[in-house]
Amino acid sequence: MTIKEICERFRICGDYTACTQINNGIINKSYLVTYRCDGQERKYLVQRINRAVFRRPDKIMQNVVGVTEFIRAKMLAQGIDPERRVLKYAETADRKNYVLDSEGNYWRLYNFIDDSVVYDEATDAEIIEQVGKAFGEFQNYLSDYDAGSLYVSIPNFHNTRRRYDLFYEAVMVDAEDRAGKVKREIDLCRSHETLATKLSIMAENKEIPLHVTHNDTKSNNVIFDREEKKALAVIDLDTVMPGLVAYDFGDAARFICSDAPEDELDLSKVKFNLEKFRALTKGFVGALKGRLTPIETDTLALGVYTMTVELAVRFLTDYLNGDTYFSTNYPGHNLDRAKCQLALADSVYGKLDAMREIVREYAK
Ligand code: GN1
Ligand code: MG
Repeated sequence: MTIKEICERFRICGDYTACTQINNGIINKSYLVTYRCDGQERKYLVQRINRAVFRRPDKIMQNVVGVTEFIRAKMLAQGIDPERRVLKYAETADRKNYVLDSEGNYWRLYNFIDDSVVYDEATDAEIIEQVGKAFGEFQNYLSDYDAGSLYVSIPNFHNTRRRYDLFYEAVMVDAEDRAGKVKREIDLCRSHETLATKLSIMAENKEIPLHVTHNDTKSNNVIFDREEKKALAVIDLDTVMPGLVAYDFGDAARFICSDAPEDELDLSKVKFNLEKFRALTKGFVGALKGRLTPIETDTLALGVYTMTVELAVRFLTDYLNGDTYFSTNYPGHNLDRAKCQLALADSVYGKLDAMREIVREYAK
């Protein structure tokens, strides 16, 4: 099916005029489509859900529609116009929020939030604070959402202990005969294991409460207004599942508080930046004030280290498995990503005490 044919299955106003592929995320494929409706241009985002990653896209859609409609209702009740603040998924004639094409792919369509930008990186403290605030508020909106009703889209997604098990399996199987070349990185991952698996073990032992969390809190999953430095909406909700506050905070920090991109080759540039961290903490912890338990506050900094190591382990596992999970731009991309996250983990580790101090300051 063509993108146009897919769009035509959704109940949206007007005629299809154009389509361009856009790059957002390394899991799903996205297209920006333009429609003409009553003489006006309308934009939508059409997305093909990655079937290898998400086994039941129909259930994912139940999650994301459930969550977005819940947030929309709250916004309306608070007198906030939800138009540019939360995604609105279109329906087909038979009231489904997806189209299943002849090849078995699932597609969804939602309103594109116009005059907006996302930030893959930021040095501006105001923007970073807004990223933190957006993810903190997202958790606030969902604090009374029925977690039990959520389909677990990727079981053990942030179970770092389990990620290590899969990693060791990949090292053993060594499907692509690559383990010999990356002994150093394998050993580095191993050196982080005890501390990086601490949170997942505490979670398993129910020492830290679970909430409805986003679980993929890269800054480019927050839509900003193009003109004002204001976060509008949180997107990419496929991994909304019960999780730890520290996962969301940690993943956001490892991404936006690094001084280099996630796959930087020059490792001397890969440093965790405490000023950026202060801004993120101000936004995130500020939004969740009064809701965080003491143990949650205590584990936020560890969450940053954990998420950084976990992603290093995931990238290296995928490299060993033959790059079957993350999409890559060149051979060895996943290995470069892993090296970068390992360098970042070292930098984070050296700053944990200072980070705890900053978290405490804003949690007061
Ligand atoms: C993936 O799709 P995207 O780019 O938002 C991944 C995250 C990783 C991230 C690393 C479902 O997110 O967990 O942190 O890549 N999402 C999934 O860039 O695995
Ligand atoms: Mg994603």
